[in-house]
Amino acid sequence: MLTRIDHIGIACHDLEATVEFYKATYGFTDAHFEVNEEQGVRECMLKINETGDGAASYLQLIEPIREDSAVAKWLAKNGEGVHHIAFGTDRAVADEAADIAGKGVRVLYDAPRNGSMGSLINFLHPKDCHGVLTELVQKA
Ligand code: CMX
Ligand code: CO
Repeated sequence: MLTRIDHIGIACHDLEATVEFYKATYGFTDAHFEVNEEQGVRECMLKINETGDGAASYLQLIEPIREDSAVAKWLAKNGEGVHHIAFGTDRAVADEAADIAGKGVRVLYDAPRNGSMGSLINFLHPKDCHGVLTELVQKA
């Protein structure tokens, strides 16, 4: 079952400047930085609130580290902005993805990959989700 909005992914050109905007403007301070080589991004998870399932909701600010990454391609076409949404699941993300695939939605990866903070992730194709790139997250 999907139990929370895990994060909203926001693509940016300058990670530090964008984090500073969210800190200065809204007062979000709980920031976790990491690099995900496989996804081709540097990122910051800014915690917004805890959720009823014992997890939390975040903004995921992402800056591409490679020109051939999905986020670099998206930024070149669209400029900065909301790139994807991510739902948290309370079970194995592979099982969640398999059930959704059974409803005719394309799942992007054959097996889960590594996401932020030790999570396991997969993505649903935006063209099968009314234009929204949708991520599934199983927290660590
Ligand atoms: N949201 C909505 N639509 C999107 C989109 C997005 N983020 N990215 C692409 N699209 C749309 C495009 O607008 C395009 O539509 P049209 O054909 O109508 O113009 C179509 O999808 C194909 O787009 P594209 O630019 O040709 O890009 P690709 O098909 O090469 O890649 C996708 C699209 C979704 C397969 C790719 O971005 C992907 O694999 N994403 C998953 C990985 C990812 O995004 N990682 C970064 C985040 C990491 C994290 O969250 O941890
Ligand atoms: Co994400």
